[in-house]
Amino acid sequence: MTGTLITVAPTGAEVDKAEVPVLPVTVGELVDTAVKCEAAGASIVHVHLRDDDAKPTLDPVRLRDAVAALRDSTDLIVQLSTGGSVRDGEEARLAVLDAEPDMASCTMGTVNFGDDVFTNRWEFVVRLHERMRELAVVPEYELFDLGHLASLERLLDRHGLPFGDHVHVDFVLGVPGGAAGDASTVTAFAEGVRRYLPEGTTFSATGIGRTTLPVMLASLAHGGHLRVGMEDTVSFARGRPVTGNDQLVARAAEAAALAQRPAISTVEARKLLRMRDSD
Ligand code: KMH
Ligand code: ZN
Repeated sequence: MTGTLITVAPTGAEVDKAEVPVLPVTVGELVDTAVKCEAAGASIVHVHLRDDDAKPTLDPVRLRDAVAALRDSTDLIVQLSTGGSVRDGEEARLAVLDAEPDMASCTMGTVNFGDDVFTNRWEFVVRLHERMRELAVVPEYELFDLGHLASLERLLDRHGLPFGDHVHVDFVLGVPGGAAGDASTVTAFAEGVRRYLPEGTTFSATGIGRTTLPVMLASLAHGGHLRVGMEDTVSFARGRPVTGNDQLVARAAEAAALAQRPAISTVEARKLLRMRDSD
């Protein structure tokens, strides 16, 4: 068993900057939090951008600038979100890949998302998967529900392995409308990975809101990796708002060390995920 890969998702598309002033929304704030998160043990940064009004954007120039700025100041693996916000269209989401990130997310199916619907049609998922392979971008397949495991098995069976031939997935649990964020659900997903996905598939898990801790601990217990960040939770504990993303990364690194699987470096993470520059 390897050490623990920690992904930080610092911003997301849903949290309102007016309600959570420490949410990083400018490229400067993003880089600042990324530097601190790398020092605290993160090796991947999962990026959503905001516009000048702190609203979600997939602006191509801003995306390229953010990728360059993160590479200038950190060694983190830059993973762009192709999920965007529930209001983003397929073409804009696909065009995110033109910013040439190291990795990108690829959600494996449609899911209710609070009062909204996060739409991921089969044909669109196939286009994302194939375009990532063309561009040598490593996917992180996002699974919001157990059925997404079966969709991924079907995708790999019909359309082949991703760039690098390694499969890495992330369980996003506790979204209202998706799979629950508790230990037994993590167990079901981990067993599904072993049963339906290629040998050697790695997984991380994140729990939304108050499900963050049970999901983190259950993932470690199953030999899984971790994702944390203000995209997923803005509360550190009851009555204690998160002070910054690095606070969540530091707690994840502590839990990983306690599990005897300390946080791995960005160099080790690139090897684990078979990234193009892992040598
Ligand atoms: N903002 C959600 C609708 C991803 O980044 O790929 C989608 C999401 C998943 O966050
Ligand atoms: Zn995201």
